[in-house]
Amino acid sequence: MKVILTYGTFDLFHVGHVRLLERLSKLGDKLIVGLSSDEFNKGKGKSSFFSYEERAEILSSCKFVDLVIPEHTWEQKAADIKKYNVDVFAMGDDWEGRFDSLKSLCDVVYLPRTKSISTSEIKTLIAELKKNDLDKVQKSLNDAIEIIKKLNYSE
Ligand code: C2G
Repeated sequence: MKVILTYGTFDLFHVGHVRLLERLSKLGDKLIVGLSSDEFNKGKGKSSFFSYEERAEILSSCKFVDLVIPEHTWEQKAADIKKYNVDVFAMGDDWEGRFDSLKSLCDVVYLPRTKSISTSEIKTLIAELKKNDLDKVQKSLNDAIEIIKKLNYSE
């Protein structure tokens, strides 16, 4: 039984996450995901849209994932590797080199990220859409006010 371990926030679950998990699942027989807790995310300077419980429910529904465990600290990786008899620790290559110290415990692999999609980009796009819509509403209100003013003046 070859065990693969990775960690992440996996907020606003998207194809970048799915494609990483799919590739990881093909490296072995069991894929374990350490899911960042809401508190740990604060330490990463992240605030996820979905709570830990919601992200865990979404992640657990992914056919490539066999087990979801909480990620509470940076330091827990070595203990998790031992506890779950992990053969391969793997992350997207935005983490290239950051976890090489774990090579004494298991194989360490960094896989290419999926380009042109990220949770932060999705959040930015949504914020822009909301702003565009608000601007349109504001313009319509201004136009309506102008019409009302003209009607009042013409009386
Ligand atoms: N990822 C990817 N392609 C993307 C976006 C993300 O391959 N377009 C990968 C990342 O490289 C990471 C995983 O998906 O390996 C999860 O990404 P995040 O949820 O952003 O996790 P991160 O904040 O990098 O947390 O202790 C490690 C940290 O918890 C990692």
